[in-house]
Amino acid sequence: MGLDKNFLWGGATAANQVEGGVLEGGRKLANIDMLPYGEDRKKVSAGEMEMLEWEEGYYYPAAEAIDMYHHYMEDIKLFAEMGFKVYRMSLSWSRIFPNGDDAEPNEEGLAFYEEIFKELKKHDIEPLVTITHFDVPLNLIKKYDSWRNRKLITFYERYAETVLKRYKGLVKYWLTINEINILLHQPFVGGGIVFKEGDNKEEVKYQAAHHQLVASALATKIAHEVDPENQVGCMLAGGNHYPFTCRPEDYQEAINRDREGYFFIDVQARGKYPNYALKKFEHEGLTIHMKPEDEQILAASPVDFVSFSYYSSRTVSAHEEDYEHTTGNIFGTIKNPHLLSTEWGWQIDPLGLRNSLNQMYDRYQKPLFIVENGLGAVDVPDENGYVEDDYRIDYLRQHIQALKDAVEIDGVEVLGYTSWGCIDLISASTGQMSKRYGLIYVDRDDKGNGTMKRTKKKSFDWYKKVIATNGEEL
Ligand code: BGP
Repeated sequence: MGLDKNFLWGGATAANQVEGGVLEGGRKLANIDMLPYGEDRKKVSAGEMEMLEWEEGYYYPAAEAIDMYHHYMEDIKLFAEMGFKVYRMSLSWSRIFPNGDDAEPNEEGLAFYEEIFKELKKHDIEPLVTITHFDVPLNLIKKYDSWRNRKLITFYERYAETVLKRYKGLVKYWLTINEINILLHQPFVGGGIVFKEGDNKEEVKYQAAHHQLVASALATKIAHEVDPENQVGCMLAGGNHYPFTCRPEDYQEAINRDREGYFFIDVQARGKYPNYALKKFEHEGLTIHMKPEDEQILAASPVDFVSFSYYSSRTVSAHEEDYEHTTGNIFGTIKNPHLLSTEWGWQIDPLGLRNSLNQMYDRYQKPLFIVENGLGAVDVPDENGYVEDDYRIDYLRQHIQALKDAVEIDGVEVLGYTSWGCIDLISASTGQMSKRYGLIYVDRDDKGNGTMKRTKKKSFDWYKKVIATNGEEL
């Protein structure tokens, strides 16, 4: 009984939400640096408002984020103190290929991450590296229309091959594309897509998705060629859908909505398009251009494991308009009367995590990895900067218990768990600092004021004990 002794405990971040230094070390701007704080962020994220330059009168939180670009030694030390076995992080694409279409990578960018991996190694922390976490170099958007264009496959492939070769022996766990299904919900965030007049939006999104899926399979292939030890995963914005009632059409809606996300993982884990997706294209008259060799590329390189983020479940109905809605991780949901919500309206559902693990394990029969889970909350530090975040501990405790139940009672195979935003960072959906996930507090506010000082929260010591006891003491 108990979790495997090699279970990978740790935390997760993404380059654009922690690094800052967006114009340092030869890096150039990316889509994600263009997301402003405030009201317009949603429209820009959705690809409904073009913002390809920093504009007067806006604040762009990613520009400095929590300045991990200059604080990473200190931050890794804190992760090591917590006993992390794994640290999930992402590379900034435009730090390595500043324009995306450069013939040669930027050595300064490559060296930056090499330093980080070496530092992690010193502390026996295994890196879990997301090749792209919501980023596309801006030049690729301006010049090629981003992932709409098949050329992006080549640029991504070159980037992936460069990092896979360069970090051979330093990195073993890779994720090709973060929350790949977000492309359907926030096309600018997920794929640098800005809509134009006359676009068939569904067609644009699924064409971009096809390019990403082929690119992901090619990266998986290269990873295995470069080093057979490499383990490559896909990554889903998870959380299953409940039917609001037991009306059959509500259940059918739940199945359909689950499939919007499963579509990507079905291709990445099983190596081919599911029939329901091909039928959707047919019925909706979507023309998705595929090359004859694509089928073979997808079939040849399925992923080794399936990873996902989990914050909450969702509730749907065939009669959506009859019910009250709330927010969820990027996409909305009907309010589930049986669940409590966070301050941002995300519904808290630990059993939903166990159910998701079971569903995905049944479907894919591959090891799973929970690479994001956590509570975004307002923290109020005392005069010493200390936060007693019992609410966060409760959330994590319940979710880790659900994970243990899935493993110990249901027999699901889980490789590891990385708590999201193990250090406070910029929120992807809102751009806020005040939506904090961290076990480490960072003195920085929504407008960019603060000293950037790091302070351990109460949850820091709690999580340290969880890791030390391999999840026995929650
Ligand atoms: C996921 C993203 C993360 C992260 C997290 C929390 O969608 O992969 O980048 O931000 O959700 O969401 P938020 O920051 O919007 O609270």
